Amino acid sequence: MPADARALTIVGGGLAGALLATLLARRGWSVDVFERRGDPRVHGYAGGRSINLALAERGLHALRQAGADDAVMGQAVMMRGRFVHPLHGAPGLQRYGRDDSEVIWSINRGELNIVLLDIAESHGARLHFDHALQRIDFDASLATFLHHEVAVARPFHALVGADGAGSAVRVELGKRVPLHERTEWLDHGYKELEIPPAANGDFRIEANALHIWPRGHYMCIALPNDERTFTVTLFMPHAGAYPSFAGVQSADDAQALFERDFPDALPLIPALRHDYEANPVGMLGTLYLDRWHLDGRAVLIGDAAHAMVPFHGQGMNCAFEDCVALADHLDQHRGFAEAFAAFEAQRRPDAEAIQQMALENYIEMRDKVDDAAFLLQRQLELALQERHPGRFVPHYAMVSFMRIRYSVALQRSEVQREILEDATRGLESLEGVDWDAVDAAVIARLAPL
Ligand code: FAD
Ligand code: 8RB
Repeated sequence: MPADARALTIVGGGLAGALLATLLARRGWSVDVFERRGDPRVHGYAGGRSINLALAERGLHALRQAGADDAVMGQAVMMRGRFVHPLHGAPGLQRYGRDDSEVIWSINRGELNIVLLDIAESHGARLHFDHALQRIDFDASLATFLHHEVAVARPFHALVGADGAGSAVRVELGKRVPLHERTEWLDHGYKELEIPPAANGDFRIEANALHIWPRGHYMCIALPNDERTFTVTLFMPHAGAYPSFAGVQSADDAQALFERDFPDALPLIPALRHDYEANPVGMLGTLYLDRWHLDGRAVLIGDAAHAMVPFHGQGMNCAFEDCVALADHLDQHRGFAEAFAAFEAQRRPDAEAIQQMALENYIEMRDKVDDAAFLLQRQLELALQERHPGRFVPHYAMVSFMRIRYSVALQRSEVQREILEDATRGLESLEGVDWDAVDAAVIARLAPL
């Protein structure tokens, strides 16, 4: 992009907006960020509750590009694997990777956002808080924001909609060009609960893990926070057969559900009755659009373009990957129209792939992680990784520890799943595996990465 064109207006100073602002400001762009909420560094982060996110290699790589990794990783808690709590039987850790270089990290959303806003500002990005986008006049190149109940119009050259799943930029774009927007709502929702520190101030359960209580059609998970609490999320159907949010409404209902299905978690959540009644049931869905941009005028990134269900812990990671891709395209192309089109062409297949993998991982987490056939396939996955390095890479590793395109990870995972299922059918251990046949299938069906 020629130097005099390097000016951009970003709507939304959340995770993607703040990161993109940093990436561009560092490369000499003139960047304005308009954020609906107040400055979290002054007012505290909206919501107040401690909400954490899983950061994996894709997100971490983007933070490195922005020079934000050190500040963020200072407070991160390592998660080495899934700590599975079956209803009957012994709980235990299933590692995500081969060693501590293959882990994911739990980070606090509020602190992360503050770090990113600080860095963006230090590189010269102008942050405008308490500015909620209302309207975009593409003909006049004016964006109107509500600022302390007063409408203010700001001129722009090109806009980035980084304003999250309920994007106002998307609404305005949709008035100019058909986006074919559709959201597929999951018939399951979620509710957040908290495990406080133990009396001696320590974590109450294994700190360096992502805890899962799989229960077939529903589950709880818990991620550690650096203040030694855990945020617990209960995922279950909105309605239908017990248990569902419709059937479990009161504090007494919640207590009874946990006594029956999560007896080992119950004593960890002293405010269960209060949390359950105070916290809302969240909705989960996948947002699909047929296009993300309007010529050289505006483009959507992150949740505004492709919100997904949470079960692969990749929403932020994918949004961060978008930022790096968009910043690169903006640098490489001569105009905004070319850059936005190239960005969309590159990223839409990948967003759709991780959206699908996120839906699939719900079944794995809630139903498979304590299943013998699944665990045997997982063992074989690790063995094949050893036998065919760089060729057979476990599904979880391709998504969380590598940066290969999500669409490639999806294709290869589908082939690998067939190989694993074929090779373990009817077996109870790896002893009966026909290694010659499996090796031949791997070599025939998977090109080296
Ligand atoms: P957001 O971070 O939502 O930012 C949007 C910003 O735009 C906000 O600051 C908002 O105030 C602002 N805004 C909205 N409307 C306007 C307007 N009209 N004008 C101006 N500003 C506006 N992802 C992971 O990778 N790993 C996880 O473990 C994980 N856990 C999650 C846990 C929870 C409880 C939730 C809800 C999500 C989780 N995600 C996780 C998903 C992740 O949070 C999102 O994918 C990510 O935040 C998307 O970034 P974004 O910048 O697109 O949107
Ligand atoms: N949004 C996560 C994983 C994969 C874990 C595994 C799963 C909560 C809302 Cl459900 C979930 C994962 O396969 O073993 N990594 O990171 C984060 C997850 O949920 C987050 C905390 C979440 N996201 C609305 C609630």
